[in-house]
Amino acid sequence: PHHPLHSNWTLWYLENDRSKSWEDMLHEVTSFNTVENFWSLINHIKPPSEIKLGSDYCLFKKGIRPMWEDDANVHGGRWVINLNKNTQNDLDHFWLDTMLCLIGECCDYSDELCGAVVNIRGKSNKISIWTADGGNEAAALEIGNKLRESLRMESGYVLQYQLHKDTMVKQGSAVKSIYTL
Ligand code: M7G
Repeated sequence: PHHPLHSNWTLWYLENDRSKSWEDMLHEVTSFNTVENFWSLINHIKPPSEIKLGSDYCLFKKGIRPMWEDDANVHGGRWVINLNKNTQNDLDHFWLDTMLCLIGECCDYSDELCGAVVNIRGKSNKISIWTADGGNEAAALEIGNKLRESLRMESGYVLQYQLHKDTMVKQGSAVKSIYTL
């Protein structure tokens, strides 16, 4: 018998391709709603450390597109972890633990969870968890704390919460963080 998850989840893959627009690079891979189907998917796709530079994996609740413009994300933001070259070894297990934290939905504010993203970039990879309402400080902080705990993040790592409306107008280090853990 399969063990049902609280929600249905969809995995997306963004394949870097300079000839395409951002939206056209985004591909819906598959959806699942049981623990067993999650593991069979994870066991047959490449881990983030083996995908092409410039690519992303996104895992979102089914029905939420992994973009700022989706109704579920438009008022939201993300907790971001930057992984520089020295912490490259943590990438795959951090991503796995992030997905488990997400699909486990083991916090009071699980309804606020939208999804998670891993960005494979030259200088600094990024893992983030997207939440629905950036103004809901209690929800954001609980989710951020859960993420730190699930990833057993050492004190050297910083978690920063940024609103999508700020990210969409500024990129990189210029984006202000409204919460830090
Ligand atoms: P990124 O891939 O999130 O981070 O954004 P990066 O700067 O580390 O590569 C790169 C670019 O992709 C942005 O400047 C946008 O042009 C586009 N992009 C990324 N996201 C998440 C979105 C989105 O949600 N909506 C739209 N329209 N464009 C996006």
